Amino acid sequence: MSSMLIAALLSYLLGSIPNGLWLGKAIWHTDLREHGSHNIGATNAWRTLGKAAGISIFLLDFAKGALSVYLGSVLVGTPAFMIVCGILAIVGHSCSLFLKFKGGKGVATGLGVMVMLMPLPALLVFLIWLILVKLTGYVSLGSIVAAACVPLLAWLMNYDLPFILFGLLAAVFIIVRHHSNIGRLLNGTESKIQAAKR
Ligand code: NKO
Repeated sequence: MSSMLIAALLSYLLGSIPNGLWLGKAIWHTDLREHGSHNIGATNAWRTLGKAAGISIFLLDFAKGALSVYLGSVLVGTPAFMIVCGILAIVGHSCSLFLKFKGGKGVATGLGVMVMLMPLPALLVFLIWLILVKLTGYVSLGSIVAAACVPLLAWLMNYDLPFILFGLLAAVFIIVRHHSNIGRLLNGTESKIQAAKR
């Protein structure tokens, strides 16, 4: 098999690993899909299972994004293919092989991908996310605005076209994955973030 195919398959497979669901079940005996926002991401883990769950699931979801881009760089080595691996990790997270092609919203995995592809914009979107979540209490709003800033920052910071296109694609994908959050934000029923006491 060509190294491109291996890197692509591994990235999708890595992205597919549903850390939130599996860890939630194994350690906290809880199926995140039956609680809170029903999402398997770090935010719903924080909300449902507490801070330790939220942070560890964030780190694991982040790591699979970063690791996929790293695999792309080691096995193939071109920036374009590193971007392909990153996209496949995000798609794997949201359309998981293990969850009948369902899954999360791609935020933590997307940040892991970004750290490897564009470290400075990654730091900036993380700060934008943090400020918005602190100010409004809505994680989804922070994620949506932060995602929208990715292509803008890539363009402003003179990244090549494939990076700007990656940003556009990732932003649209993440925003679409937040469609139910957008509905709740608009009708005032989105819940503000609070960690479960454990
Ligand atoms: O349960 O629907 P919910 O309220 O949980 O969750 C909404 C939330 C889903 O996402 C997550 C992951 C949270 C990770 C938080 C730290 C990362 C912040 C960085 C944002 C940058 C995103 C842009 C990456 C694009 C490639 O939204």
